Amino acid sequence: MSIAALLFDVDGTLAETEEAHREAFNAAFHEHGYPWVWDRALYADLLRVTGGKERIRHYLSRFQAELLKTAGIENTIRSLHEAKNRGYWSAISRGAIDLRPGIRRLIADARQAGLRLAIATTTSLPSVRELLVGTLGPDSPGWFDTIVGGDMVAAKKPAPDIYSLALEKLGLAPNACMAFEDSANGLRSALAARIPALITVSAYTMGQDFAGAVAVLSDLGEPGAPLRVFRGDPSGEDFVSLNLLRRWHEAATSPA
Ligand code: XBP
Ligand code: MG
Repeated sequence: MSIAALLFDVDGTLAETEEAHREAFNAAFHEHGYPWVWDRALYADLLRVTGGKERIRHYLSRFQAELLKTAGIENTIRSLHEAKNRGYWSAISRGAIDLRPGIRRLIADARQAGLRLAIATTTSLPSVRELLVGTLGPDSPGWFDTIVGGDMVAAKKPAPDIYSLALEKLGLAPNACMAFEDSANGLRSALAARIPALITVSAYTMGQDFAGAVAVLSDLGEPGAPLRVFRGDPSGEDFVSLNLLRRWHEAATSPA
């Protein structure tokens, strides 16, 4: 089956966002008078839990178990998450976050070729919107036929729900799509929804288990700034073009 749509994860895939999220979590804790600091090593571990509110709750369950039992804690978690989001959005508006190599080019080429685009992310929708507007421009949210965020489903990644909902909204079969992911949780989610997935590893996901991916790359590459290949055969190409994607998709979806 030929490829009809590209489905993009956000954090780590469109852009290296997690450092901005981490710093904003720490600022939110400080603002609320909590002395907690999530350093990089701890955050790498906490990232196994997807979703910002879920991550805070998980941290409390491990390190502040008594606090988690107190009345009103869900409101506190919500308010910490809102403060984190405000800090994250202000990092975007300061221009602190840029798209990863090849993203702008591939999205432009896909639009030109009439492929459909979607977002399938664990992140909350307002943060997706801020990132798209801040990096791809004010019209860019409209380029995506559907934007599915973590708060729209019962179970976040690695459950298939986010990708399954994106497929339902696109009205497409999984083998008409290609997912772009950076994490093992995201890959498991796409594969559980039976969508072939390509991995571009990110700062926090290097070394994770990417079994089942179409290819595992440093990034999508650019002319003059070649990608590095960890797994897969880019047929000598320096960057992921639509032609290369079509070849990989064909190989992933044709019966063995
Ligand atoms: C990334 C996440 C998110 C972000 C924070 O998932 O797990 O939780 O760290 O975003 P993905 P929110 O790569 O699948 O987008 O605070 O909005 O959840
Ligand atoms: Mg990701």
